[in-house]
Amino acid sequence: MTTTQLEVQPGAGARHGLRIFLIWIILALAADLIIWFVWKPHLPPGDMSDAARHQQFDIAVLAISGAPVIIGVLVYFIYSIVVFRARPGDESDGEPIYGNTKVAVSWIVGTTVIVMWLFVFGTVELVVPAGAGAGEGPSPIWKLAGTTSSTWTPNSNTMLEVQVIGQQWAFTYRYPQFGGMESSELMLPVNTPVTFHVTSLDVIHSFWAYQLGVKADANPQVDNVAYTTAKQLGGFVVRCNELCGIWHGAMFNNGTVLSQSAFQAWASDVQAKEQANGTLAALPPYALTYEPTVIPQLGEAVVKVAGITGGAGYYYEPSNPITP
Ligand SMILES: [Cu+2]
Repeated sequence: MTTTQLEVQPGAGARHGLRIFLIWIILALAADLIIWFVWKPHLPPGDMSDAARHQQFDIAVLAISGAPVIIGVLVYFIYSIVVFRARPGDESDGEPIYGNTKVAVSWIVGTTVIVMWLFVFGTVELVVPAGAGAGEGPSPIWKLAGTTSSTWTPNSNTMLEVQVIGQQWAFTYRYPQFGGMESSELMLPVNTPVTFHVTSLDVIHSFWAYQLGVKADANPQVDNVAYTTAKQLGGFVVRCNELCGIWHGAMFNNGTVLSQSAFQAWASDVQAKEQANGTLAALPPYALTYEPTVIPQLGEAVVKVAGITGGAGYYYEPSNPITP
């Protein structure tokens, strides 16, 4: 009796199916446990903010959904090679294939469940607060919880507003709740809801604070809103993520998450300095976007007193530089 004759015995197909299923479920379960408990803490972009944590969760859930599929394909593939392969000397044709309702139904049900699950999960995760980046933008469909106020103090659950200004080739940050002071460093208080207002003075840039899980395009004339709440103290990197000219690759700086009191001390200090040295007076009034043609030509004054500079050294090439 050859192996192929064995296959047509009643019940043999079911036994193979059960065996494949058992091997699959054990491996799939093991893989999912490893993904969740071992891999997830190391998945990008880390867990420095609520947004980053949410993205890490999404990636882990997608990995957990995908692993059983790939393991199913591999198990079936390897099982077939080992069990159903032609034995040496067996020149006979394979068994004729007939429709199998059980296989067809499980295939249709299985693939439908997987696709519908991914559709529902993906859609929900896009729209929920701190979801995977969508739902924000010029007119966000959700708002980060927090009180809005024209001033910011520690331990108040007041939303901190930070304007991110992209220009060739630097990011600067304005803090409207601290007199509209502008800094080339991005400092944030921990456990504080933060609203970024991302805009550009020239071409399209993209504000990408990787560890915070924030990425938002910086378009001229657009106030692009993004939210985050930093959960850990420490440094993070800001990169430009939109090819914006010859020094695009050098357009990055570092940010720091501080304690709330340290942040307040830093921001008040910068505000006082910029008040004293004339920077605040020289800066255009805080606005959600800046019209290049009406920005006062700031020239060297701001550069010299505050070190606020893009690649060209100015907001715009000064036609009539201010001499300090
Ligand atoms: Cu850029």
